[in-house]
Amino acid sequence: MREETAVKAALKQHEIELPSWAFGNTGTRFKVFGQPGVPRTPWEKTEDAAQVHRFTGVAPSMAVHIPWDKVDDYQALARHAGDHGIRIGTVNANVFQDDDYKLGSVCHPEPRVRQKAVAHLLDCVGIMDATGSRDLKLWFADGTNYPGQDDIRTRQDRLAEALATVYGRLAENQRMLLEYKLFEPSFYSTDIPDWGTSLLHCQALGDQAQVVVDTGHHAPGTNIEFIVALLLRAGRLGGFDFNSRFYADDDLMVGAADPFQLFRIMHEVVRADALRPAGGIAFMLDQCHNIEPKIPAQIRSVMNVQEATAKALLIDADALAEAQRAGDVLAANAAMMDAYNTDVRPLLAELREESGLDPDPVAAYQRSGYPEKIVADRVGGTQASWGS
Ligand code: RM4
Ligand code: MN
Repeated sequence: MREETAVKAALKQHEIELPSWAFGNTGTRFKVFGQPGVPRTPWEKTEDAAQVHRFTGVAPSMAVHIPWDKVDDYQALARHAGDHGIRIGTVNANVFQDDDYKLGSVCHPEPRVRQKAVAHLLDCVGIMDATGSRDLKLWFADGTNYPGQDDIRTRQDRLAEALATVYGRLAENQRMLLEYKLFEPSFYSTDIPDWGTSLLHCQALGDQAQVVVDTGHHAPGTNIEFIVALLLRAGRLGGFDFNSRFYADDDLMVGAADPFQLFRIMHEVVRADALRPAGGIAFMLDQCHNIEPKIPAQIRSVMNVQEATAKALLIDADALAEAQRAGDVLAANAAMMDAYNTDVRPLLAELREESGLDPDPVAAYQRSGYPEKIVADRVGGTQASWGS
């Protein structure tokens, strides 16, 4: 297996971005269970995200979702993040929670609604200018519920036109990340249901448009690492939204449902030498913690990504390549499994200690006094929640 020092050096450079919405109250359409101490504002979400970075050392940015994280002064929010040792990352646009969007946003049959959606996307680029964010992440709930409800092809034309307008507004150092999702909330057709559709639009737009792979947005059994490998090969993988699914878009903690899949995905990333920030892949979490406490759940998730990554880094690439050349199926599989079956927790604990961190980030957080402090301090006001 690979040298431990090389593995540690690679892990030190790997950064994971946190979603602001993971710190607010979330639930299902059946019930949202509130938790004491949950942030009431984007400022407080930023403070919580900073805690995850404080104990893991590898989560220096927080993605925002607009309008959930709407503030009067985005430069001030970026400064607030900086004061707490992190930065504002990807700007996620929300064009799915307004009554006008019942039949879609950028694909809506009415020009007025399409213009409203595009105006919001352009505002989001303005926010990126203020926060210094590189990436605009677009996910559209657009689609139809019944055959014939709208014209599939015309909707693609509307989508392409809207994307081109927004793309034209990007600065040279900014990117558009285009997310796909198989179904939900639309149940018959989704306007960007898969990586192929996303890639076609990105290719038509230009190099600054990249595909984002949300691990929860595929049919059961989909070989996600294959998609990752193809997009990396094409230079079009902009980032990940990591989470776990057992059934649909469950948004559970990454690495909880299928740590082996996460390992296989990270193997493709390592194989493409795309782990470093310079590799241009945004490693984001996109999760909702419905029943578990939020900050430790984010810490756990970051650790899960690190564990899968460490295992992927441990693969003996030379032995694997040799086995593949020789057509030695069992040796090739063994190279993967030896790495996967390695307990990397001691290595990660060592790495943290070398970086001046506690070897056990969850326990360190629990001991820090912060959990009690937020419960005591955050009394009154309205807790942040998915949808508000
Ligand atoms: C979507 C998608 C997006 C996220 C929203 C909240 O399913 O995954 O990335 O912005 O949910
Ligand atoms: Mn997502």
